[in-house]
Amino acid sequence: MTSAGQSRTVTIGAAQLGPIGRDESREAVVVRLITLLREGAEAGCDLVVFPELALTTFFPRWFTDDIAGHDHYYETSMPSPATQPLFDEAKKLGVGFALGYAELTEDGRRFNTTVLVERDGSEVAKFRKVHIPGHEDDEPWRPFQHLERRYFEESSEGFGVWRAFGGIFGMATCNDRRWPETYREMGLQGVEMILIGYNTPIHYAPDPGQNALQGFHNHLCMQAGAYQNGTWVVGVAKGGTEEGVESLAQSAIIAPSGQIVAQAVTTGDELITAVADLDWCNHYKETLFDFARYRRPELYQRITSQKGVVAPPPESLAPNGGESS
Ligand code: CDV
Repeated sequence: MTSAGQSRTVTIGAAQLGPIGRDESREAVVVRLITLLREGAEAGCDLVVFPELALTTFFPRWFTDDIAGHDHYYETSMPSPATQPLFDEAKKLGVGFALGYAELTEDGRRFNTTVLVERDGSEVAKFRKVHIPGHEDDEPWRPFQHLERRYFEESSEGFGVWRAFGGIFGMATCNDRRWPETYREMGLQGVEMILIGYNTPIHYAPDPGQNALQGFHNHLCMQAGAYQNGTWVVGVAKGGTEEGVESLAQSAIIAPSGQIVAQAVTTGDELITAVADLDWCNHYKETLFDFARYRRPELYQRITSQKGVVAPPPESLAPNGGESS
């Protein structure tokens, strides 16, 4: 409850997508998005969240010598003629949305971007993915590639939060969800709901031993991020088998307790919803995770001053041969 006594609930929809084929037009995809948006409106949603790169197939799986060879997968404006019908329908229905897409800026920069739009059609913010996984160069040994580091720049804008939908909202994209710093950066700004789209292939070529754990790791990091920061987290997949590559589905809406309150059961287009009480965040923000009372930032200096691991010297080089005194 607010001091004025109104409850602060947001009816949230996670609009999971199934595969998008290489030859599927944006117009056809936008029809799918509008179908899910209308379903969300019927369910009373204030906000519907679509996945990462929700307008095209996941093109970083293919190498092109000339990066511009993939330019047709990027948006040079948002909205564009192809996406305007989604913006129009959302405004008509009074439903906000978050949409992931590949952004090519006027000055030629490439970002993996999500736009957040309010119920009246106004843009709240754009978020550009911070942690860009995968590789830069052709690696033909892989069954399929993950060339995000070739096709996207790392954003240096960080993790902002914005007042919208009656609360404090933040965004992250796919690989960002695996890093605790993502959630804590927003937690320190009082975030109450984090929106995360993802494309996660089941096969992880650098260490296939992780394949069977993809579903576990997906929920593990988002549930931990929610609980440790007292925030709602909405994780939305593009799942299913796209151009021969199987990707994780299991979209989920996670409460500030860390519990999953809704989860997708298919690997295709599917809307899941939950009524999210933003005031529930305070149970955690004002008790176990009362940051102002309990955090010890003076002891966390390595987190921002150091990038890689600096281990203690090997025992043979230690002054006393590694013996404890
Ligand atoms: N789109 C992604 O960021 N995918 C990564 C994969 C490559 C590990 C992820 O973290 O799910």
